[in-house]
Parts: sequence; C-alpha cells; structure tokens
Amino acid sequence: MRIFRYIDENGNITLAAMNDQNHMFPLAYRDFLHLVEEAEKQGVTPLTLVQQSIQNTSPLETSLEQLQLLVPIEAPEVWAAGVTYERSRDARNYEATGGKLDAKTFYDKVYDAERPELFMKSTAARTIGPDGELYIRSDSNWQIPEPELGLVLNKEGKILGYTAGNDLSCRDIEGENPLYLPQAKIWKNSCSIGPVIRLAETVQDPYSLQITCKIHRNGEKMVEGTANTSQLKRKYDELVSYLIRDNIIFDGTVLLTGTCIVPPNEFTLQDGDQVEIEISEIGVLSNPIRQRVKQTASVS
Ligand code: DO4
Ligand code: MG
Repeated sequence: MRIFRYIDENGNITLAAMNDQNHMFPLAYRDFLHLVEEAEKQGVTPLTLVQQSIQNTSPLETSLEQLQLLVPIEAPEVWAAGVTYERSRDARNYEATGGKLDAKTFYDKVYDAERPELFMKSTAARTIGPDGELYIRSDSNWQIPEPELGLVLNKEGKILGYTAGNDLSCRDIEGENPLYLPQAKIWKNSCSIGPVIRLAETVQDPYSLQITCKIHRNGEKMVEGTANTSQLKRKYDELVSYLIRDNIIFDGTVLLTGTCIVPPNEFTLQDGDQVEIEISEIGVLSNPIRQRVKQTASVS
C-alpha cells in the first residue's frame, strides 16, 4: 500500500492510498502522520486502517501521472547517510584525489568504520516533491543526482515507510575539501522526495529493492544506471540508531540511505535535464533541473 498527496479538482490537498492493483482512494486523514497517529489510537496498523477506510469507497477514475502530486510528507528534516555503497566510496575517492582511479582516502575509512557518515541534507522549505524543479548551484561545474532509498521515521526512529529521494550533490565542491560538505549538499531546492510513501509493513524485503536512475536531455537519454539495495553495506536500523543517538528527531523525518548509482565522471547536470529515479515497490520520482541566475559574492 502506497500513500501520497495530491491537489484535487477543488484545489484541496488530499491524502490518498494506492493499492497493489494501482487503484487509488482518497483518505479522510490530514496527512501521513495523522494516518499513523489514528492507527495507533485505534490499536491497528496503518495498513489495516487504510484497508478499513477504503473498504466501501470507489477508486479515483484517473492515473497517478494525471494527478497534481505534492511532496508525500513535509519532512521537518531530511538527513542522509553517505558512502554506504562501494560505488559511492569509489566516486568520492575519485573526486577527492583530483581524478585518480583506485586511490585510497578517508572515504575508505568511513566505508569500513563502525560509525556511518550521517549529515543533515534538507529541511521542509528546501525539499520538493514529484515534478517540482530541482535547482543546480550557480557556483559548481560538476553536479549530479544521487538516487537513494529514503526511510520515513517517527520521533523514536521507527521506520514507518519508504520513499525515493534525490540527494542532489556538487562533486567539485565536495572533492575540493570535505569541510565544504554542507555547501555541496544543502541549498534551495536541492532535495526531492516521493512520489509516494510505501507503508513499511507492506515491503517484504527492503534489502532487495531495484533502483534505477535515468537522465534525459533534449529528449535523449544521457545516463541510465541500475543498482539494488542488496548492495548496501549497512543495515537500516544501524543507520537510524546513529541518527537518534543523543539527538532529537521529529515525526516524519526522512533518512536517505546513500547512493548506489553515480553517473559517468564526465557528466554534469544542465538546465532543462529531466531526472527520473525509480525504486521498485515505490514508483518513479521525476524532477526537471533548473539553473538559476548566477550569483556573485559582493562585498561592500
Ligand atoms: O561523503 C559524502 C556524501 C556521500 C553521499 O551522499 C552518498 O554516498 O550518498
Ligand atoms: Mg547521497
């Protein structure tokens, strides 16, 4: 069962569920967290509550693609794990050593270390949903999407659901100096999540999800990559346990679990590109790329 939000024909923000037959049903809950809260109050799981709610209702007569979708949850914070897949470790080594293949750096250390790399990626105001515009930075010449599985958490760190996320990143800024990581990761519209949240209880094996990323330019496919969450070095609970350690996190926090797909080293995103991230059992998160007007620092 997948949960999403859209704007209905009267302009109302509506929560809805999509079942395994792709039938979609509006729900009477304000948002995803309200649904989870009501399920808890009634002593049932979110899946049971949704099944009860849609029992005698008719499905929407449209498709997901035709709806005006919104971000499935206004996550107060989006955190991210890094260097959780070999592919990411190798790409980070490449950019940190000015393009050496097979170089060894501190990224090897973090890949093997007990403590994972975790960083703050985004906030609700910086995060966009399906079909929203992702902005590339004006001061970077090497920018790529990072397709990642996202965990939707409650404030105790329980995994409520799974979504797709794009940890848009600047390889040149990150490679120049690891202390620049926040600038390589966080800016306006640098993160997207969606299109849906798959209820955790309806995912049989979150370690066997197929992730595909495609980038189109002027109608032509420039990049296509595929990987699987079975290649993840760590466990989801392990990442969450470090996130919540001595920390405060909020209901609806999203934790991105790291990238397993990196475009070829010579590739950088451009204005007008279209990025599609597909995760099996979740769906396709699609976003256009926009280059905003170049900003130069001025000192008066
Ligand atoms: O160390 C930098 C971040 C790496 C990252 O975002 C990833 O592996 O997905
Ligand atoms: Mg990442």
